[in-house]
Amino acid sequence: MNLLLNSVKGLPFLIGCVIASASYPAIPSDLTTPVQQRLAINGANAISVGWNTYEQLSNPCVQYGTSSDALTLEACSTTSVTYPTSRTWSNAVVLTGLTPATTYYYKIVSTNSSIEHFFSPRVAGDKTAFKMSAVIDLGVYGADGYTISMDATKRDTIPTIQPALNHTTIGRLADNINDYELVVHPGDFAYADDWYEKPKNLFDGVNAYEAILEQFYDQLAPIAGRKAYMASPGNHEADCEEIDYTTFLCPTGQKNFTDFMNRFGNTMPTAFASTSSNSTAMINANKAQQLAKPPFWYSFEYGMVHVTMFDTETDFTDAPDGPDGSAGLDSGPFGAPNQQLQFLEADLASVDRTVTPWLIVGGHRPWYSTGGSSNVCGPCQTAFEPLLYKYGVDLAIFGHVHNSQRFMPVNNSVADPAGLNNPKAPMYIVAGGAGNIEGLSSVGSNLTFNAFAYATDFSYATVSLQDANHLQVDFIRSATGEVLDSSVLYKEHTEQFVVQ
Ligand SMILES: *[C@@H]1O[C@H](CO)[C@@H](O)[C@H](O)[C@H]1NC(C)=O
Ligand SMILES: *[C@@H]1O[C@H](CO)[C@@H](O)[C@H](O)[C@H]1NC(C)=O
Ligand SMILES: *[C@@H]1O[C@H](CO)[C@@H](O)[C@H](O)[C@H]1NC(C)=O
Ligand SMILES: *[C@@H]1O[C@H](CO)[C@@H](O)[C@H](O)[C@H]1NC(C)=O
Ligand SMILES: *[C@@H]1O[C@H](CO)[C@@H](O)[C@H](O)[C@H]1NC(C)=O
Ligand SMILES: CC(=O)N[C@H]1CO[C@H](CO)[C@@H](O)[C@@H]1O
Repeated sequence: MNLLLNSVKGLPFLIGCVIASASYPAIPSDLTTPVQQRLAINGANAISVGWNTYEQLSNPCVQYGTSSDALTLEACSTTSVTYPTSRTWSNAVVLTGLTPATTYYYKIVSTNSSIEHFFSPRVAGDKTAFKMSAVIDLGVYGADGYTISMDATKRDTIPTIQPALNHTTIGRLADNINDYELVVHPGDFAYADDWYEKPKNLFDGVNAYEAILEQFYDQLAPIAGRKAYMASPGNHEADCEEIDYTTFLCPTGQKNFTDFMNRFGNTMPTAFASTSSNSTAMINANKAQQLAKPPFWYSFEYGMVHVTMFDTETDFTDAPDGPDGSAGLDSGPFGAPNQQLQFLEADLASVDRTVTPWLIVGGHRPWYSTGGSSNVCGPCQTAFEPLLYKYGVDLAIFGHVHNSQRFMPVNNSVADPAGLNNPKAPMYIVAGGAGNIEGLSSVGSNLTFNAFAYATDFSYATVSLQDANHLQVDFIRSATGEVLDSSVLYKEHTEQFVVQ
């Protein structure tokens, strides 16, 4: 589909409409005002605080403490980075040595900021039950975002309604903020690269791209400034998707994951040092730490789970967004040849199930999806599936296809005969229905091992780590909070190190 071409055909009509152009948020008069706040788990007992400002900060600082009236600790950095077409600087400070599982209050140091709070990470091995949310393919709401014609909830006020918290998925994440402890978002943020879909942006792509990013990350801040929000790349972070990236219409700042790297490169973790007593595990975890390339591939541990985020866009054979990739997005590579796969193998091999019984991975493009072969990534399957099976990954979370899907545990398109009762193969979900300007994708043709598929309204998934043997996945309808599908995966987890 070439939407630009359609727009160009309507050019005479559009000439009068294009004067408005990019919808930037207002710049606060106090340029130290923090915007676009985002937290991440940055290491064992460490939280990174990321935020943007409309001026460069020489010394970004965060004050924090366990009482809102005694922010006695302070952490600072010199990380305040930008790129040529951006109006803002991405600042990052890491708060280390936190007492686990404790409410902390924090204030980004500014002449115009307020005190916020977060819950510090659980240590690896803490067997307390908790929930995480999986949200993928989440776009901006409002004048540059999804509209009534794409909104299955049939809102009739879009786009005049103010965007704050009125994306149904962001709204639901806000309403349920006390129900989950972190969010994983493997790819496709904002959909700023879809700026050309709005005629007003047609001749101002450079600004429209930046304006949508500013709006989106402002809209996300009530969630990402409260909960660790773990990001990895999708195709919409890569480059100019529907406009040929070689033309002048593709803004420089939009190429090669530039904004994504700027924003998340200093806030995502590498990999944790192992807390296993097994020396092989320690060596593998150390190797994974050296080979990690945040925000593209990295891992973290939280209570009962080891989570590995990987990059389905670049850095493996026939990667779709790579320099010669099928998507034509000419991005990456971001590591040495094979660095990502070497990381993944060392990282998965390091997981001691007596410490973190659960092993979950997150990536953007799935290799199991309803709707036919155009929805799946064959080269991703070839590169990653054997490692996921070998090291006994329990759950694999994907997006890219704009709906919700759950599959029975499967390897090489063969359903595991054990089903949800202690399978050897990973269970797969697609949680790409969070909502964006492109709308939802119909379910289409099924696979035989497909257990649930939903594309009627925006939705996302929650993953509940109940105990060492039970993991519950729920799909939530964003507009209502209704549970659309619920399943429990049972795993014995008797092996300390799974190799199969
Ligand atoms: C202070 O920050 C708020 C948002 O947090 C913003 O609305 C306001 O304009 C800022 N004030 C100044 C003087 O920049
Ligand atoms: C450590 O784990 C490896 C598997 O990663 C295993 O082969 C080895 O026997 C273990 N060593 C000890 C001392 O348990
Ligand atoms: C993208 O950026 C990476 C790292 O910054 C660089 O190594 C790579 O060559 C760039 N790729 C392209 C196509 O510009
Ligand atoms: C798992 O799938 C891979 C292909 O991704 C295949 O090579 C391998 O043989 C399968 N393993 C088993 C045990 O079926
Ligand atoms: C596809 O599978 C899902 C889940 O089993 C089921 O609800 C749906 O009716 C199926 N659709 C078709 C077209 O077979
Ligand atoms: C700013 C704004 O319009 N917020 C609204 C978002 O939607 C919720 C629930 O639909 C309303 O309660 C808010 O007022």
